[in-house]
Amino acid sequence: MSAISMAGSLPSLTSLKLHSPNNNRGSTVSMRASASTDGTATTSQGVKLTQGNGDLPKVVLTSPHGSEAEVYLFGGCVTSWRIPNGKDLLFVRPDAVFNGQKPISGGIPHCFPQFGPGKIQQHGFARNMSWSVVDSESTEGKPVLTLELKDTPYSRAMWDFSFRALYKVILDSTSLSTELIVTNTDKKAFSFSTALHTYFRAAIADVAVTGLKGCKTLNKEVDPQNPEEGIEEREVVTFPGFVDCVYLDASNELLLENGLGDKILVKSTNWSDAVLWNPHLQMEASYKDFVCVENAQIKEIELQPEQSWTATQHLSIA
Ligand code: TA6
Repeated sequence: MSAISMAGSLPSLTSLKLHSPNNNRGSTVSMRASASTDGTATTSQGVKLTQGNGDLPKVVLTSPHGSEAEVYLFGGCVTSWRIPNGKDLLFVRPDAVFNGQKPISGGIPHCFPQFGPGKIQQHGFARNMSWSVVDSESTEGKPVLTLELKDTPYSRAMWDFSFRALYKVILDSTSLSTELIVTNTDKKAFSFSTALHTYFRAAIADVAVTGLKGCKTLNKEVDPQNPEEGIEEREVVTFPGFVDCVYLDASNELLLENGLGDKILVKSTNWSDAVLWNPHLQMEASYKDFVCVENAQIKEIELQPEQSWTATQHLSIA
């Protein structure tokens, strides 16, 4: 694979600093970039750092084939994935806030180091912290962004471990891929669970998810604290009402028909589990417009000092 770094051909390189929430949850945004007059900065071909909603730093990836993705550094959250016909396949809830305090409700939020319920805040703190840009490049014409999250006093107050998470986002013409690497940088072992809590744009009445038949299920519909165990017997899961279900040892290939005419293949490596969620009338204003299909690692991973865990997700148009 040849990595083409375009930075050298840019007119002027500078270290760009954008406002980042000063809340002990992350670091200042600083990256080598070519600044332009509109306040944006191009870091490598197809990767641009700019300001998003609430003035939060946002990186826009643009592929030469016409697809585009947006990634907020707050939460390391991919909020948009537009395919070449202009359709955004991800969904951000209308009640989402971009204030650098609350997690962004939509796109692909991280749940780390806990999916939950558990000892710390629901879905962990990674979606509540500012990630840093550590690399951006163009590899075979594909824009690639790598973000990093490390422990801070904010995270240590909840989970007293030193860690490093690297999150790579790769945009291609009809796919969006991510790679998450969690490394134990502490002197003691730690355990975590995690998920990519992906919100897909959808017409819920016509959504179908295939690939989960035979999985052991933990159904949270009645009591989220005490999920009911079962086995998924359906070939195709639909969403006629409230759905909140964990699928253990899920297939690494799921098919989502979003009800809007798109078939999205969700391929993964090393995410052992999956989660389906639609809140139905609990979110009357938006439930018809999205479905969460999540790659997850519900069974805890234990890492000894210096050990790493890597998992990938590949979303593509089928
Ligand atoms: O992933 C499913 C789930 O854990 C549900 O139990 C529900 O709590 C939902 O996530 C909440 O998602 P949010 O993005 O609002 O934190």
